[in-house]
Amino acid sequence: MQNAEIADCFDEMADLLEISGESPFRIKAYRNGSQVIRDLPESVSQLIGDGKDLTKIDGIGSTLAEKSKVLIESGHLPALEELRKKIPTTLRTLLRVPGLGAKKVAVLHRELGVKDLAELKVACDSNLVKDLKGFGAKTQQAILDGMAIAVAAGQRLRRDQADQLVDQLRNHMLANSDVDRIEFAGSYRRGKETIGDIDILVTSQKPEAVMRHFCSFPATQEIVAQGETKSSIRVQKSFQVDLRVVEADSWGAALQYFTGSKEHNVTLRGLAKKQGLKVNEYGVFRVDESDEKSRPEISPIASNKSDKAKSSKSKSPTSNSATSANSISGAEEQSVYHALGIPYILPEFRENRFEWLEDYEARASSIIQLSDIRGDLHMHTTATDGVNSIEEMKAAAIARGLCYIAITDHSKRVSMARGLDSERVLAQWREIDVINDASDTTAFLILKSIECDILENGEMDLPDEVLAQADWVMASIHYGQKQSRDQITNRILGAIAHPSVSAISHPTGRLLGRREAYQVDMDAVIQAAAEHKKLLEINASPMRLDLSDVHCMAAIAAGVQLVISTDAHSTGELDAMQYGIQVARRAGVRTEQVFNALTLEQVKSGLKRPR
Ligand code: DGT
Ligand code: CA
Ligand code: CA
Ligand code: ZN
Repeated sequence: MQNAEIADCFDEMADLLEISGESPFRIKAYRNGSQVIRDLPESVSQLIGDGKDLTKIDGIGSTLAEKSKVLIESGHLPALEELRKKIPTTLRTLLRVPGLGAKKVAVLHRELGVKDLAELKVACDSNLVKDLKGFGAKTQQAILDGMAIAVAAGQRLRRDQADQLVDQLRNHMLANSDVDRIEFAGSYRRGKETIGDIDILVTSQKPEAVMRHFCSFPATQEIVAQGETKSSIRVQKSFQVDLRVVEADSWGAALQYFTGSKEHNVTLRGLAKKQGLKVNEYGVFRVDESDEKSRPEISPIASNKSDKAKSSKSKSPTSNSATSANSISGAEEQSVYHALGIPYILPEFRENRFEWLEDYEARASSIIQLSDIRGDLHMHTTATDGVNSIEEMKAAAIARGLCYIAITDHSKRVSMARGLDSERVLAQWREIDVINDASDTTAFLILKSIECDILENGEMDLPDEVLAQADWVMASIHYGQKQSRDQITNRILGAIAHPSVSAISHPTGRLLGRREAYQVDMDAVIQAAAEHKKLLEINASPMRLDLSDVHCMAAIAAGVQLVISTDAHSTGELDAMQYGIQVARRAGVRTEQVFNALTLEQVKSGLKRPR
């Protein structure tokens, strides 16, 4: 059993316990435990097999250690099964509706018998919800408004979740010797922020054996379809995975086709047509006029039709086969583009945005990549809600090849995380001085910093004279997120104008699948950042990815410099940098537009108080 599966069980426990009104303490233990296990580098199953004591792991108490053992040894968790008997587990999906907490969900279930999102919508539409105690017309409307995000949340995977699943699928498929080439296409390959389903392409001499093997993937909940060239399964939470087996001669064309995006492909087909060519999932073909008229267009999407297309290739040399006489390309993706006189287009760029422009090659060659990153300017420590010390964060950063970090713990307004007041932040900075002084700061430097809250009234959470002593100040909104668009925009504009603020962190406040962005005039924010030469962050946490790729494009177009940071709350989370890089690449961000791609020397002289 994988760590992620154990963590899923504990998450479900936590949700169901919460809905049944259990003590917050127990619920928190499950939520924390789930997080810890999800992030654990070692396999819990392995640890238990080796007779290790799980309670030695921070965040795992004796109850969770015991439950993990039961889960791994029996594959079941009796406590969870008891709960599922009492409460329909589909009720959990209601918790995804923004503003709907466990108490309200319990009321909806008890009073109206609501069991899932669809039933909740019916209840709202029939005006039954507003009359429940503690609800009202406003709440009913808010529920309706939040329904879309709750539905979407159940359907799309975050990148970190998709990565885990892709790793498992890749290992599973590669364990079968009949699999020759394998690639993960679709939105996953394009680096999208969330993934609707996973599209796998494979070449093989034995498609049937490969299909059988695919459908035996251990996490399969349902086999949706098992065909000769295409199969689909559903795994955890009904998430769909498609597998297509393609001919080696068509590999490149299929990879191009199924990587998408749809809009990119439509434009590509148009460009081909202008040259008397045709491009589809089998290859690039010269169009034979007479042939084209008599032959109905084969829908490349319907999988079983494409089977027919393939079997017809022996009869007609002009069919959709890369081996047909009219085929001019298909085996490699590069050659598909080149056959159309187009440079190879990076998967992240295939959104029909700017990949067709004259300057494409210049953009592609100067695009930011993970290895360009030299520092990380947003992270937390045990002083607030992080789990590692300054020294541990430093060592982990060095291990990742970084030359500088900023310790940006929360300010005091974030009382839940024991945010720092002036006294504590000044003490932390003295501690940082001591660490820096004891080491070679031409090789590695810790910046004295803070993630300072922008308060509801627009003021900064720490006095100006304290902020003025920082090397680097991130400003962010955590409270008053429901304020009006004007209020929130003005708060951020005020922070941008503040002389000590360096950057605005997670500028829109969205939490993927959980919370919409707050109302904010991003054009005004971008404009102000450009004027005051302040930075905007791409928060690389896979929960946030904020700025989004689209906002990023607007920011760089306005000349705003970006900082890509992990917001790590543990050493392991420093690896989230890759997700921020993906967002930046999709926006076409060049290396020189990213502040933390600068060398340590350059950063030192770029700080408010050059060192
Ligand atoms: P997702 O799964 O919602 O995150 O997004 P995609 O882009 O992975 O979409 P998906 O899985 O429906 O299809 C994968 C690729 O296959 C898509 O990017 C382009 C191609 N494709 C799928 N359906 C169509 C279609 O109806 N027309 C065209 N032209 N291409 C399609
Ligand atoms: Ca997909
Ligand atoms: Ca798909
Ligand atoms: Zn933070």
